[in-house]
Amino acid sequence: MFVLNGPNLNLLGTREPGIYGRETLADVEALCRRTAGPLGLGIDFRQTNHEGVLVDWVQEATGRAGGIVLNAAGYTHTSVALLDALNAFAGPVIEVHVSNVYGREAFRHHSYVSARADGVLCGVGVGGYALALAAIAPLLDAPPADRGART
Ligand code: CA2
Repeated sequence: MFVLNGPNLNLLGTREPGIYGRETLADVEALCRRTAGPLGLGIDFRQTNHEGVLVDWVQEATGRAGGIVLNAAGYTHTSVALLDALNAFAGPVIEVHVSNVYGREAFRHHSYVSARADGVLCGVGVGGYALALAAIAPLLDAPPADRGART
């Protein structure tokens, strides 16, 4: 399982605690590892400030990762290139945002990632990463047509 993080998320916990909380990206990685173990998932947790690197990692996921949990940060709202890369990946994708992007500036209300994501979590803090892992686990063996809402 790839857990990919975009630009400025390396600053989590160091600034803007009112928006992003006090937990660092290292705390998020530890949370993901704690959550992934009981779900039987192996975690490859990464962060980059560079759009092309994020695109490279999404491409690398084919053959290396069953699914992707993705917080593309600012590139969420701008990157057609990232959407193109996600569209070439066959496995499940869950989009995560720490903050409630819909309660913030209008430019954060649109997400290119959402056009491809199987699910989206936002506004529940870093706990959204744990929820994303729980959500993606049952999708790993499901064909795309069977990944819709389940009862
Ligand atoms: O809420 C999220 O997780 C975001 O993906 C965070 C991005 C923002 O551009 C998205 O709209 C929503 C920002 C990355 C974090 O940036 C920080 C900047 C300063 C201090 C801490 C984090």
